[in-house]
Amino acid sequence: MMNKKIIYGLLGAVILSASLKLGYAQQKNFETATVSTLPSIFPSPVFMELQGESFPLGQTITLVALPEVSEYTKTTVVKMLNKAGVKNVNTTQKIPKSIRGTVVVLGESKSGDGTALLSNNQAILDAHKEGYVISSGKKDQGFLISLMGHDAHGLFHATQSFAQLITSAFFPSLLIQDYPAQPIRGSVEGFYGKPWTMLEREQHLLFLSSVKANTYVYTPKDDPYARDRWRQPYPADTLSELGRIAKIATDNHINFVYAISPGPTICFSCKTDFDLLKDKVNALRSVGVRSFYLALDDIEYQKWNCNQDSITFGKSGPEAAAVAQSSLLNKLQDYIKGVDPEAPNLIMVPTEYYDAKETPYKAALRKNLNQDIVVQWTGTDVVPPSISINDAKAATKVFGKPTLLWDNYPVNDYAESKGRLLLAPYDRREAGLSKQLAGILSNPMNQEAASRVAISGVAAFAWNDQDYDASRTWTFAARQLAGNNPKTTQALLLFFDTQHLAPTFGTHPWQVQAPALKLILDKFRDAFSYGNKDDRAQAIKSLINHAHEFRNAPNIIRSGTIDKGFVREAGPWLDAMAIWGEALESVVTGLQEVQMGKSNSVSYFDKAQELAKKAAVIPSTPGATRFEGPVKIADGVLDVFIKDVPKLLYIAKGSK
Ligand code: 14T
Repeated sequence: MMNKKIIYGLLGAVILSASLKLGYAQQKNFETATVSTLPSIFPSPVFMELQGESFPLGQTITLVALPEVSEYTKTTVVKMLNKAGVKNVNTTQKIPKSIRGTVVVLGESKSGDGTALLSNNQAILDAHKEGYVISSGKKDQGFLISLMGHDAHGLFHATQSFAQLITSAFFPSLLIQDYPAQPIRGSVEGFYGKPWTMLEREQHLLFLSSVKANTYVYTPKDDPYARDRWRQPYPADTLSELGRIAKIATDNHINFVYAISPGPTICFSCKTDFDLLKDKVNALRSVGVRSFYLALDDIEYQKWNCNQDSITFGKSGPEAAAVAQSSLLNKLQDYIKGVDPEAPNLIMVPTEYYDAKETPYKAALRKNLNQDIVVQWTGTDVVPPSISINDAKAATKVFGKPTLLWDNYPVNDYAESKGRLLLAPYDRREAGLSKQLAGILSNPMNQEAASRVAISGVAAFAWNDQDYDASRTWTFAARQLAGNNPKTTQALLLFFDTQHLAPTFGTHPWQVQAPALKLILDKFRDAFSYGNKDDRAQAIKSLINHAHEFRNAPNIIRSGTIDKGFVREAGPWLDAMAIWGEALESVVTGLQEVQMGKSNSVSYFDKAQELAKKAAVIPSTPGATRFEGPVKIADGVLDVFIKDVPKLLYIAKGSK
């Protein structure tokens, strides 16, 4: 067994002989040549170890794509290399007899024969589904980097790690053995309100593959052809667009799952309705969709939609509903497997999805549902404050098999999330959950790009829950949105902090608001209240600096190399943040004036209150979310501080 520890180490200085051609390195970053650090790979790999000196990638690379490797994967790697600055990529199917220069080999151990490639170190081929090995180092007269997937998915995941390894001109000699903890990882576009556009879906799928997720479920509540008017066929152009999206998903090793929600109107025992369901399935199959889902959430289950059901299933009620639903689901599963034996199993979300309490409905579902059908569940509530191993164990018991978690984070379609983006990192899910779950899908916000902050965490947790780190996820997500620009990354993190609050359906949020800003303001109050004159002057100075940074963050975000979708989605919040920043600046400047014995502090305080008033009424983008309202920025922290300043002043006057 491989030790699960990740060894982050510093290697000694790499001595580069004068004769080594360093043209490429000199153009990029020379410092990386003197000290070799293990690059950070996200999600955290199961095992990663440096095994020798780094070596220059060089201007020219031989790319060996063994016969089993898909054209798309090969092209992906060529593009990655070009982006990293490699000028010439010579592709071939055969490994050269002797390695010269840098040779990158792509293969799949399940279908090909890649054993020889790993012989340069202790690597063992990975036998897990979607697993992979990357090994690199000196070989013959050159350098060999091998990316060996267990299967085609594993190889594709390896290429995503590879992209993160070639951001420097020097490639480390290393060994990575990696595989996912959970078999299903990704997102479920399952919110109310404005569905994502096809372009947003396209971008989302590429994002998902970059964090090694493998599943995307299409189930926006507001697509009429999927729910309210499910019996009607899609217009031809929408259908072909869905097919295009499904193809992008497949190319990028994401399972595109189409969900239909007939619950509001279906007659479970009517042949005509089942035929219409088959029509919908077949229409989607005709454009390349192979994976299906039946959603039965948020529907009336106390009453039947037709008389036929009371004849077939008896008196209506939760238990009879579970029997009727199971019979429909089982028929659909059989139909899908009949037309496509290799198709993934049907997935479903039951009507009682929001807890793991034993009920007549759940007992009937457990008893009647085909064991192969995957069941979703949201935790101890629709939006739970946390999810523990014991919660998941209870779900396994009550649903009769490990469940696929439908995690209602960062979705913002409910009243409590009005005026908010949910940008805290994914958290409060217990390490070890992977042993109890079939996987995790995140229900995102109406804002696609902003949702990536949370979903990066969902994917990383589902890949490796033992090594999951919320704050590392935050930095990764900021850096990815910022296109690796450090200044933009910092500005984004300041912004994320103002949207850290994650509400529940009740009054208690499960993630607190603006913890970083709160710490700064608390420390300031402390220094101001208990410090001497110098301490106060110092505290004021550093808070003015911070206010300045805060006020400027939106400008930096807007002018940087940032994801354009994110800037558009965050528009009103960025506007508000700049004004709140100005208000903070003004209020602290007022304090400074008092401190220096000047008399015009009042005008600064007044200006601050005016700015705060203006910032508090900036509306969210019309039509963007189901519940609309003024955007909130670090609410309960920043607004309170700005209001509180007169009290601070009183303390300041009364002290020495
Ligand atoms: F299917 C489920 F797992 C689920 O979560 N369904 C909906 C979902 O579409 C929605 O995005 C999410 C968050 O609002 O919650 C579910 O919808 C509800 C559930 C309620 F209990 C909407 C309002 C409710 F009161």
